[in-house]
Amino acid sequence: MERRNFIALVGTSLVAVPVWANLNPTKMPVQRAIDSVFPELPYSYNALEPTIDAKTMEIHYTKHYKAYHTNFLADIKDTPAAEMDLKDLFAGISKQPIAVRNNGGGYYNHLLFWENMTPTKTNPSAVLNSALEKSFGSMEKFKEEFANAAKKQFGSGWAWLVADKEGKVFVSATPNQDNPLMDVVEKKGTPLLCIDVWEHAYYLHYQNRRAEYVDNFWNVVNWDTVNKRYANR
Ligand code: MN3
Repeated sequence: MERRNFIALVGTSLVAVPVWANLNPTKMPVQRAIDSVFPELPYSYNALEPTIDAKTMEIHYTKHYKAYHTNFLADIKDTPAAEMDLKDLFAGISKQPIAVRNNGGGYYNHLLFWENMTPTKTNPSAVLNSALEKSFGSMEKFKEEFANAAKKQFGSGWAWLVADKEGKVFVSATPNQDNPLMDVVEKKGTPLLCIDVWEHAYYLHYQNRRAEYVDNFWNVVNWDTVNKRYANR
C-alpha cells in the first residue's frame, strides 16, 4: 500500500478505507482495507524523538503492529467478518472469537495511534477546542483527565478522547486492545485521540516511568488528525 493510501486510510478515523475507494466508508468491507501489503509508517522511526525513540518505534511498528495486522487478516479470512466494515465488526465484537477482538483491536487502534502523532507542531481547531472546553472546562483540564486515564489504566491498554453522537467529547480508557467502537466497552463513541500504554510502547526509553511518557505525549499529538476525526465523526 502506498504511503498516501495509508494516511487516507487512517484519516477516515472510523473505518479503514483506501483513498481510491471514494465510496461511503461505512459500506466498505474491511477486507479491502487490510488485504494489501503491510503499509509504511507515514514518518521515519526517529521522527518523534526524543518523545518516542527510534528503536521503540521500529520494534513497535515492525514487530508488534505487524503481528496484529497479520493475525487479524488470518483470523477473519474466509469468515463473514472479512466482509464487514470495522465499525460494524466492532459494534458486534462480543459475538466474535476473542482473537478477532484482540487482533482486530490491535490492528485498528495502532492505525489510529500512528496517525494521531506527528513531528510537526499542530493545534486543535476552534470547533474541537470549544467542545473540549465545554466538556472539561479548559484544554489544560482535558489534558489532565486524559493523562490520568492513561496513567491509571491497570496493565496494558489505551486511553482515549472520544466523541458521542451529539459531538460531546469525553475521556475513557480500555484494557488490552479494546476500543470505544466495541460493544463490550462501557463508554462508546467515535475515537478521536489515543495513546498506547502497553509497556512495549515506552519501556525501552522510559522503563517503568509511564507517567513521563504520557506527559511527553503532548509534544507529538497530531491535532490536524484529531480535528479531522472530530469533523468527520
Ligand atoms: Mn502497541
